Amino acid sequence: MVKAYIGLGSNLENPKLQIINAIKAIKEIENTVMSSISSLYYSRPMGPQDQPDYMNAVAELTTSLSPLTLLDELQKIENQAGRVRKDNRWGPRILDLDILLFDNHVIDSERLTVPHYGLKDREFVLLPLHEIAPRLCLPDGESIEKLSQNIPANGLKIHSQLS
Ligand code: ROI
Repeated sequence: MVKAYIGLGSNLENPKLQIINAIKAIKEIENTVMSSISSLYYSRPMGPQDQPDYMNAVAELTTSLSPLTLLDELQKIENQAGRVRKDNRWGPRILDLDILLFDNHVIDSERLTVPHYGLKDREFVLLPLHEIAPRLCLPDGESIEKLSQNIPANGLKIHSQLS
């Protein structure tokens, strides 16, 4: 079993409900346990500002799935939420489930890049991750403690507890 960290984000169609439903669905993934979940956070959009604010959270999973099987399961959940993959990389979305870290693996394949390419410069990832795993280090040795201390909060606020 290894630990994987998943970023959850939504800014369309009742974001809080999207995140709550996604958590329920993630808990049903085979051979996987949700070992921790952060608070739910409000965040300002990164990218174009003419889109609604986001709700974000980070989950810790303990899993025996491979990274790509876990990715398949997460993409099924995104699709069930009604996500349409458009050419809107920085646009609004119903549900985004990103594999942020997968044990200490470094993966650079067509479908999957781990650690997630945006992890180090996204307050809405680093601060919830720090909440649930304050002593975590990245495969390159950098500590979440230090990264989360050095990132501007950019208005990030706790909305509510999820656990
Ligand atoms: N901005 C915030 N605040 N939260 C997200 O989850 C998020 N996801 C994205 C982009 C469009 C980069 N902006 C975001 O994919």
